[in-house]
Amino acid sequence: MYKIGTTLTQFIIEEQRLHTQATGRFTGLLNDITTACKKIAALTSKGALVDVLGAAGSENVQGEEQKKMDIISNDVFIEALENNGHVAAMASEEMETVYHLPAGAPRGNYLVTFDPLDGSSNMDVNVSVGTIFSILKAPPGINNPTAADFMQPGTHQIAAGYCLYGPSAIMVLTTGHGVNMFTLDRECGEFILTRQNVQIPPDTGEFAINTSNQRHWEAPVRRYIDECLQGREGPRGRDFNMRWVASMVAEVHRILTRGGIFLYPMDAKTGASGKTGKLRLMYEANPMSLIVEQAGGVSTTGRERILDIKPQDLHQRVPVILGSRNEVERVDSYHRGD
Ligand code: AHM
Ligand code: MG
Repeated sequence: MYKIGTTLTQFIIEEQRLHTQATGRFTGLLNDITTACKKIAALTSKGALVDVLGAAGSENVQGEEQKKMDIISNDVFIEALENNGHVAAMASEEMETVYHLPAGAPRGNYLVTFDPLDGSSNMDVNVSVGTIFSILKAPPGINNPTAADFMQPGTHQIAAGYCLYGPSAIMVLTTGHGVNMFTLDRECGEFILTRQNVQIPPDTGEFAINTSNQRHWEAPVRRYIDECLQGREGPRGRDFNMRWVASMVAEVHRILTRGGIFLYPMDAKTGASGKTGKLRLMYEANPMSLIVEQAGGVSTTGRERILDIKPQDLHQRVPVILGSRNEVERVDSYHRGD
């Protein structure tokens, strides 16, 4: 247990001491990511004052409109990581292909995938957004990793986290030994430990799903939501509450704070070539699944554990159902036809 008030920098150094073979590179990488998140936090909080709202006038590889802050956050993240000798390559939701380090930049042995500003459609309406990241080991002996080197299941993640830019900026981190939260003290410029060993309550009466997609859902998800909506008169015998922020970071943060279930299920609308989910495996689903599982929750597609999926493509999309154990297991059981 750490003292509440420990800085993220101290925390990372202490964690490094637990690993006798540690070279300090992982510590350095986490510090670089922290720096990027502080910069993005500063920009999001200034908003229109520094002209970062609105559309960039471009689309990303998935054909989604890019916001100015999508591109700025992506640049900030790359700039904070590319020259410090901790990473071998990076991949981002906002870039079509693997980002290779500039010639002459020292090579590290980590691969980082990230969504620089998740939920960015919320930027213009001043609602929470966040950065999500995942860290993998680069295969040994590879100098310039390709997309194939990133195709590792989520169980291989060394660490994952997100930074939520809401009323406070909060960094949530797991290195595979529980989940800890650090709140940014803007006066001293440090993330400070404010919650440790976070646990998601196994039961919940709160669900999050975009019901405008209802007609596209598969039967098990329709059944689950329909039963929740029937409240105490229905088969569940209790009333449920609903939330939808349209910012996965904010939804996961709420679930880590008070429990809940989040669904962006397989639907007929999101797959250009057949049904799939909306959210991306490498930048959103895997890091959030590691965090949720490390906090005692469950994360699934309805058919399999997300962390077990062997990725086929950098920008692969998957259905995501995660959160409080007993509710997510119920949705899983409906998919099995129980
Ligand atoms: P983004 O990475 O382009 O911001 O998309 C991901 C976001 C999630 O944060 C959120 O859960 C979802 O998209 C909301 O989708 P919708 O607008 O369909 O409700
Ligand atoms: Mg996203």
